[in-house]
Amino acid sequence: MSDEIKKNSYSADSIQALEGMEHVRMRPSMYIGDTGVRGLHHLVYEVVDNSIDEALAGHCDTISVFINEDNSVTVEDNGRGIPVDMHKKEGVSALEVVMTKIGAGGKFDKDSYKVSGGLHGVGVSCVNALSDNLKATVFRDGKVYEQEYEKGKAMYPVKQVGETTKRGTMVTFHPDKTIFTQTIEYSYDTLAARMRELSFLNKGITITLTDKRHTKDNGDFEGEVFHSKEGLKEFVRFLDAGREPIISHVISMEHEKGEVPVEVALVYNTSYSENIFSYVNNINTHEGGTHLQGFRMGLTRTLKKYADASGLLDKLKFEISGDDFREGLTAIISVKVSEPQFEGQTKTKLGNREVVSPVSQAVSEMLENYLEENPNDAKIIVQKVILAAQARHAAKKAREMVQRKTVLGGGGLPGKLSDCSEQDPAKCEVYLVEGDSAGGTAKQGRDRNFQAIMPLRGKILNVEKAMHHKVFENEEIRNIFTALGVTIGTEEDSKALNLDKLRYHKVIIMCDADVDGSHIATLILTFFFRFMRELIEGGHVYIAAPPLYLVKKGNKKEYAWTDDQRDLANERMGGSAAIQRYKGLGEMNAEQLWETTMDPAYRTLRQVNIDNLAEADRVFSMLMGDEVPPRREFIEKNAVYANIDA
Ligand code: 0RA
Repeated sequence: MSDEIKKNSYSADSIQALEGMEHVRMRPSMYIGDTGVRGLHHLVYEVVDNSIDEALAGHCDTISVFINEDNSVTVEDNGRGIPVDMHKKEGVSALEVVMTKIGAGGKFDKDSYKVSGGLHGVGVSCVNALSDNLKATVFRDGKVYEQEYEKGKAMYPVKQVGETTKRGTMVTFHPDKTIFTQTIEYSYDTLAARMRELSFLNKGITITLTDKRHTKDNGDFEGEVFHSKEGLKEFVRFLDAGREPIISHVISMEHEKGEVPVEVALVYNTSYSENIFSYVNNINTHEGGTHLQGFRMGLTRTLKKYADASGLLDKLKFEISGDDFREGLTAIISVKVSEPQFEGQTKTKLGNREVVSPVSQAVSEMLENYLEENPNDAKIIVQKVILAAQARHAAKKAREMVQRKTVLGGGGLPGKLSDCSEQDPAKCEVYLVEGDSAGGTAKQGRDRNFQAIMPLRGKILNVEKAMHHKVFENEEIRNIFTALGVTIGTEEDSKALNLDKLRYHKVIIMCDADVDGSHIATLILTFFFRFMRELIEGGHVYIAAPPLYLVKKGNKKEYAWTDDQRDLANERMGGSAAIQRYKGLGEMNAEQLWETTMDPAYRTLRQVNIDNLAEADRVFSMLMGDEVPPRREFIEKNAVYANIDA
C-alpha cells in the first residue's frame, strides 16, 4: 500500500473504498459513460440527483447550481444535510462514507425512497473520484461541517468549521483534467436544458443555475431560475410552443398511489410527427420500453373504442393502425420505478414488465374522462386519426417505392451522386452540398478515393410541415435515402432505421456560411432528426465549416473563420492585406475548397449530437414552424465542435 493511501485511511473498510475509487479512475467510462463532454456534464447530474432525491423525500425545495469561474461546479440544497456522525460499521463519518465509498449513496438511510439518480446510479463518490478537488459542506444541527478530497481521497477527517442557522448540503467539485482530457469547460446551455427538464419532471422544486463565468450588462451573473408549478403539463406546453394545438387543453394525470407512480401529459397539434418522451426516475429513456408500451396500449385502446362507438370510422375502408393515433401527438410519460432494469444498446430502455399495466390503465382512465368531458375535442382527435390513416395509406405506397428503388434497384444510385471508389463504408464520406455549382467545385476538389459528392437542389422539403407521404414522394429526399443506402423498417412498432447498409460513415452537410446556407443546413438536419435520427445518434452527421475570409498579401495567404482570425492574419502580414469575404461556397475554386473545408488534415467538422432529445425536438419545431428563426445561432449551439480528424 502506498504511503499516500495509508495516510488517508481510517479503517480496513475505507481501504476497500479507496480501491473502488481507484477503479473508477482507471475505468471512468464504466461509471459515467465516457470522459468527453457528455461524461463531464454527467458529473453535475449525479450530484444534482442526490439533492433531487432529498427533495422527493420531502425534505428540500431549492437546489442551486453554480458554474464557477474555474469550471468547478457547486450544487447546494436546503435539505437535511448529509449526516456527519460516526458511521458505526465504517468507523468514519457518514459523510465520508457517502463521498468515498462506491455505491454507498444514501443507502444507510433505509427509509429513503431513492427514485432519481443517474443513469449509472453511481452516486456522488464517483464524482469525487473523478475530481481533482471536491469540498463537501454540511449545514446541520446549527453547525457547519466540512471535508475536502483530492481525486477521491479525504484530505482530513470531517471537521466543524462554524455555526449556522441554515440546513443543507453543498458540494463543490472540480473535474480532473487528467481524466477529462478533451475539455473541462461546462456548457451553460447543456446544463440549463437538463435543469429545466428536471424542474418539469419534479414540480414544485426550484432549481437555479448561475454561470459565474459570465456577467450580464447590469453586472449580474448569467443565470436562470427553473420552477414548474404544473409539471408535465407545462413541459408539454413548453415543447409545443412552436406548434399549434388542435384541442383546448393539455390532457394530463398523475397516479401517485400505486406501486409505480405514473405521470402523463399529452396534446394533439397540427403537425404530422409523433413526439413522445419517456422518463424513468428522471432519466430520458430514448429507447422506450415497458412504460412506453403501456402508454401506447392505453392510448390506442381508449381512442379506438371511442372512435368505433362514434361511428366516424364507418366510411373508412381499411384498418386504423396504432401509428395513426399518434400523429401530431406530443406526450410525456414519467414513471418512478424503485428497481429499474435498463436494457437496449444505450441502456435507455425500461425492461420491468410490471410497469406496463399500471401505465396503460392510468392512460386509459385519463383519456376516457377527457373524451367524455370534452366531446368536441374528442371529435377533433378522431378526425385527425382518420386523416392520419388515409395519409399513411398513401405514404406506404410512396415509401415502398423508395424501398424498392433502394434495395432492389441494382445500379440505382441517384444520377447526381458522384460516388467514391473506396468500398469500406467506415472509410467513406459523402458531402451533401448546397447547389449544383458548389457541387461541381466540390467534385473537382475532393479526394475521389473516399469522398462522394451529392449536390442538393436549393431548399429541400421542410419535413416539419409536410405529410409523410409527401416526404417519401419527394425526389430530393428519395435521393438521399438511396445515396446513403438506408431503409426504414415497415413493421408497426419497429420503424427503426436500418443502418446496416449505410454507405458512408460520415455524412457531411456543406452549405454557404450565410443565412440561406444555415437555413438549408437546418432543413437537412430537420429531415435527419425526424426520419433518420439513428444516423445522428450514431455520430454520423457532421457540418462542414467553410471559411469566411481569405486574407492575402503578396504570396502569403491565410483563411479565417472568424473576424478575430481575420484581423490576426492581417496583422501577421503587417497590415493592409487584401481581404476577400466569401459570400458562398461558389466563390471558392476547387483547390481552395479542398484546402479549407474538405481536406481531413485541415478542415474542421462539427459533429451533430443530440444530448437532450426533448430540447432538440422543441428547437426543430420552433425553427421550422412559422416564426422567423435564428437559425445560424441554432446551428452554432447544437453542433459541438469536434476535431475528429486530429
Ligand atoms: C441520507 C440521510 C440523510 C440525508 C441524506 C441522505 C442526504 C443526502 C444528500 C445528498 C445531497 N443532499 C443531501 N441531503 C440529504 C439524513 C437522515 C436524517 O437526518 O435523519
